Amino acid sequence: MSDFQLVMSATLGHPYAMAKAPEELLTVSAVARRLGVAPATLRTWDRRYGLGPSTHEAGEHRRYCPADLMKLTLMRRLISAGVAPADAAEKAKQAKGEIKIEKIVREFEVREDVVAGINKALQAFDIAFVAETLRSELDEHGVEIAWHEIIVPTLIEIGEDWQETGQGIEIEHAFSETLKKVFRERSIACEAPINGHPVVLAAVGEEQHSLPLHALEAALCEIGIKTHFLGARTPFEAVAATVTRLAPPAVFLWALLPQNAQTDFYRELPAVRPAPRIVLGGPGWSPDECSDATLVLGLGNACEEIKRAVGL
Ligand code: B12
Repeated sequence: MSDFQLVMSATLGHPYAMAKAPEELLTVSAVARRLGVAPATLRTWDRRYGLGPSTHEAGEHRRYCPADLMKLTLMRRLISAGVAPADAAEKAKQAKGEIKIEKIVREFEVREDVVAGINKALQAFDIAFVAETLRSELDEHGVEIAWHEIIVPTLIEIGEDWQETGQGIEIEHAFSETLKKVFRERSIACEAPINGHPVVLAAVGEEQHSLPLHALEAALCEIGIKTHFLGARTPFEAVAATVTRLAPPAVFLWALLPQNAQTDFYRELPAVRPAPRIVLGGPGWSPDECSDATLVLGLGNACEEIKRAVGL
């Protein structure tokens, strides 16, 4: 099914009736794929900052128009550039003007053909094809672009299929394991890093979602920053002991699910000198509760904060 729903917003009684130009309206998941953020993040932006679809027909699913998409694109860019989400939302809401969807798509392109190819290969259990596609995309475009344009849209699609049908968990596992393998191949290649003490990366509590952590490790490796990877389901004691042993310049803590995002994970860490920069990532963390730490909203933003912590 196409992402676009072409709506003739006009009286269509007579075949020759004057009709307004068709307006392109997008579903939440189509917008999420285009912007490279999770659908849950879009709903949060709507709830928390009032950045939602401006039109809502009774009895119909909410759909975003080009002006909404323009505001959301601006929001994502400002956040990636390091602007606090609340400030970014204010700026985005004030933005005026019409931007064609095609223009936005060109600037931040979700590679639908590659995503569809990966999905087909996954359905056929052709893991070698998936791995090779990922390798060549990472070689050609680097981690951040491949993550936004191909990997996140694929993960969102896999997650939605599972949510709708309750099926396909084997696909989710196969893709996750392939991704981990391919990212790990790149992280191992981090020779001559610029930082003496590695940056610590952990998914906290019972958090099994660790792919963003793997992406971060590979992206940091690309810019010569070495990491110490603690991985999924890291208990507090393990983070604390690692911080004491390594005195890292930064500690990145990932939580996708709110129940795993306990503030003790960073507030109760042992004191080391110099104090590491605490960087939190993932929709689990609440910006209100975690105002004493640096909360990032994306891969690029996380890399920027960590670069600053290692003095780059
Ligand atoms: C792969 C996957 C799994 C794998 C994880 C494998 C692994 N090693 O990571 C497995 C099979 C283990 C799994 C398990 C579960 N999963 Co799961 N899973 C997913 C899936 C498909 C992708 C997850 C992911 O990596 N997302 C990364 C991106 C795509 O999303 P995101 O985290 O929101 O990231 C954006 C922002 O957070 C932001 N960001 C902010 N800061 C930072 C920092 C960095 C560095 C980066 C990179 C990004 C970033 O940028 C991202 C976009 O770039 C999602 C679908 C989805 N839409 O995410 C479901 C999903 C996250 N899972 C879900 C659920 C419910 C579960 C289970 C509870 C299922 C179950 N009943 O057992 C368990 C939870 C286990 C646990 N305790 O953690 C739900 C969560 C719903 C919710 N919010 O409550 C989802 C959304 C599926 C769905 N549509 O319902 N899962």
